[in-house]
Amino acid sequence: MTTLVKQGRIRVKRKTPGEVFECGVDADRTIATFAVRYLQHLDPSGQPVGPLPSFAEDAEVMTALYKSMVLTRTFDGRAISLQRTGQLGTYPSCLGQEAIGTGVASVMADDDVLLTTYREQAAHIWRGVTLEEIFQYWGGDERGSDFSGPRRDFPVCVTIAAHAVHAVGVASAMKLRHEPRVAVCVLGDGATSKGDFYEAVNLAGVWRLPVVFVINNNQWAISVPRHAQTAAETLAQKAIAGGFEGVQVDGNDIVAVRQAATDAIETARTGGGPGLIEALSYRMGDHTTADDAGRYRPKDEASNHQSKDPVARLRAFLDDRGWWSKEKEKTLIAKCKARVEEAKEAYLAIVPEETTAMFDHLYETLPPALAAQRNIAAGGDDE
Ligand SMILES: Cc1ncc(C[n+]2csc(CCOP(=O)(O)OP(=O)(O)O)c2C)c(N)n1
Ligand SMILES: [Mg+2]
Repeated sequence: MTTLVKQGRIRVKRKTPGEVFECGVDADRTIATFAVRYLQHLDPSGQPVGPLPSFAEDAEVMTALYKSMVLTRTFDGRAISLQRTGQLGTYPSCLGQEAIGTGVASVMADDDVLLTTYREQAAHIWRGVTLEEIFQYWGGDERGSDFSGPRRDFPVCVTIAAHAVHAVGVASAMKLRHEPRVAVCVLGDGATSKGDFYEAVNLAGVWRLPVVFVINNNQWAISVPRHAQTAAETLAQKAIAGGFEGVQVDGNDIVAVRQAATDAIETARTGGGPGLIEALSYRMGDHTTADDAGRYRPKDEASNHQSKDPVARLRAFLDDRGWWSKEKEKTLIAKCKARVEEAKEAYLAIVPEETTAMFDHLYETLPPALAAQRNIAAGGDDE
């Protein structure tokens, strides 16, 4: 135990014999300082704020990012309208946050592992999860989580921050197997207030794991605003307690997000340990289709964020470079709509699972109470 011994001057005696530290005015000094970098490449009007990373000079790369973001947005709008007409379950819109998932997923290797919350449709679409699967999942059918493309990616995690711990487990396995792979965990601002998150950050740091945490800071956790969630000045600084770097980026700037993700993923892949990116964005829509943000959010807050829109920003950038046109936009929108409609039709044609399926994959042998419920679900007697 630490004991304080008063002897003219205050002295602090530590456990280890002989280790006596002076503690007085002359010992009151700064022993560590920390800084959090902020990264932005494109301002809200799509203008570069400085030299751009080389990928941003590549028309093919930049238009591919744009196309995926527009597809995500088209999908998102359609999902909401399907829910409104009773053809989809509760759905969490990612409107306005497309640059985060797209930017991060676009620099992951195929065999890296993505673990996300429920709001990262942009990342899933880039990774090759089909639109039909996403519809299926939000239609209440868990088979939509069995991604036909990125099979090793984790299913959507609705339990806030639980997947941060899973990501650390995945990264531990990668490290033990000496695989040059990275686990990427995307979670919300609210999730960073949970114990799971802090525990994950701690282990990631001390074991120097190949994991990158990406915080989609959309400024709200349902009805709780960012300032009421934590007194920390940034969410990026939460990495510092874990002993690694956290960087804050403009999450509506795809170039900044992609560059930060490139750096962090590369560092993690080459043995440099974990990273954390706080991507500042805004939740343009309701929390989910079951929510009404109009009841708790200042009236014009969302419309004030409109000018920072990530899709419009990238479009302006492409226009300025002469890489895009009205004609191309028209064709893209038509293609996206057609793809989404096709996926919707395929989703609606899926034969629903048997009600009993919900009992089938948790236990090898069902406990008697659940066996009885399964029996009822199967149309049997409740005796
Ligand atoms: C462990 C747990 N507690 C509470 C909830 C209920 N819940 C669903 S979403 C949410 C807010 C999450 O906010 P944030 O992490 O910022 O993510 P966002 O929804 O804004 O993307 C809460 C508390 C939950 N899903 N899991
Ligand atoms: Mg949030």
